[in-house]
Amino acid sequence: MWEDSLRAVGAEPAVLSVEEYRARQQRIFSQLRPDDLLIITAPQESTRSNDVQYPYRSSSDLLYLTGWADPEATMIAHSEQGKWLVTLFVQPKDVLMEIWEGRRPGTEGAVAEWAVDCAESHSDLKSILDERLSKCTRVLVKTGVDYDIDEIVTEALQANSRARQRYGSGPISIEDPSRRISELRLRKSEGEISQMRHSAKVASQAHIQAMKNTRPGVGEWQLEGVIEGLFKYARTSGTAYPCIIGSGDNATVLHYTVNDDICEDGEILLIDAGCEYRGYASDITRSWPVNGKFSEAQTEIYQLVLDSQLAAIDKCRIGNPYDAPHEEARRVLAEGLINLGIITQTLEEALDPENGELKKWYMHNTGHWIGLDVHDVGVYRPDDEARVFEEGMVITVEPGLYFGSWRPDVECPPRYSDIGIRIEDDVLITTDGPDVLSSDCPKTIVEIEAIVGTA
Ligand SMILES: [Mn+2]
Repeated sequence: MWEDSLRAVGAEPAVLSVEEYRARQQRIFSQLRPDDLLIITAPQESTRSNDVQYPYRSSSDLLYLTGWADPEATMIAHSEQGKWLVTLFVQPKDVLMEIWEGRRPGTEGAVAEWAVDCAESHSDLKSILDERLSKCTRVLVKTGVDYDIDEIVTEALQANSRARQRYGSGPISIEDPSRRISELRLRKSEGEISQMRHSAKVASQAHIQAMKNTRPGVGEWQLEGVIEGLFKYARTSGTAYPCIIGSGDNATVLHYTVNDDICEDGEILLIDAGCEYRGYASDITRSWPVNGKFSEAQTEIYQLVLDSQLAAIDKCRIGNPYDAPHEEARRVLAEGLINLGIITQTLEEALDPENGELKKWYMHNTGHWIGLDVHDVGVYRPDDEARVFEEGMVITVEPGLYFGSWRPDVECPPRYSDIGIRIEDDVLITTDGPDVLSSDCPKTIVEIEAIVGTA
């Protein structure tokens, strides 16, 4: 039923190779000492209600280093005679469990098809981990993810502080490896970019289908159904975050996710929706008129946000600080709002973080890293210096303006009452300049007016 959308998305990219996962692991190992023990944790399954679980999503670090997505998995790595060995703890083969819950690769499957040297049953985790802990001097583990592991590691640290006095062995210190892994995850490989481009292509088609199905009287939830349906139809794992589908004054609530209102004639509809494909997120926002035609006032605001977004995207270039797009978007928006008479301050005054009027109507940042997490890892200001764009980084660019008439803190200009516009794309930094991964998603006024309501 959505064959045209699938055709526009195109073929699925190749899956990431075992060699790529091996190379990622080696880049971490090369930073470690031979007597370190690395533990990569993943959250335990979580109950939705009674005996129903939430759909499982592993930790992005475990996905990044192994690609293993099933629950009850932990990776550990230690060095033996100069060679780092990866052990993955997994759910073992178990006919009865597999009849009920689905088939498992088991330990044999893990060794055969994943980038691991050895696989063990998750039920043996404690005994094997205890043994490894007694032989290391530093543990690299992110605590607060898997509480069973926190307990095992804490016990080992306590027991060994006693044993060390007698035998001189056992872990002394604990370090969170996240920052080292974040540095790697921040720069995307070609393989990762293919997954992310595919994710953005599916999300673009979902927005197009939502545009086509928008007309006065449609429910926000119905458009949510179209978007989530297409995500599944295109074989992604679904949404990367809850869809934001806000019409009228709901478009002026940044993270509106109730999605239970009727879209009315004359209103703007704002949709912020992205999918997750093989772990990789897309994050796209578009805003369009419910009746398919921008009013004069809506055009003024829409075109201003679009101009600011295009100017901000142009700042996504190697060597620019990560916040250059934000500063550019702010400048264009403030100038535009002064020209429209919405702001009466000077440009410099309007941009002031304390007393500037811009933040009344534009109160969020212009972007965030995106990858395995929709708000992806990566320190923005290492050593308190703005990070500079490098090839392979992916950032969202998403300026917006929000004139909520319901807000008690500001006086909304009546001409722009309840206009909420955000335009968001996912932008890859390349040697040839910005590469918009979500470029299939229409955003000019002419393009949008030609699509809305045509289904
Ligand atoms: Mn975003």
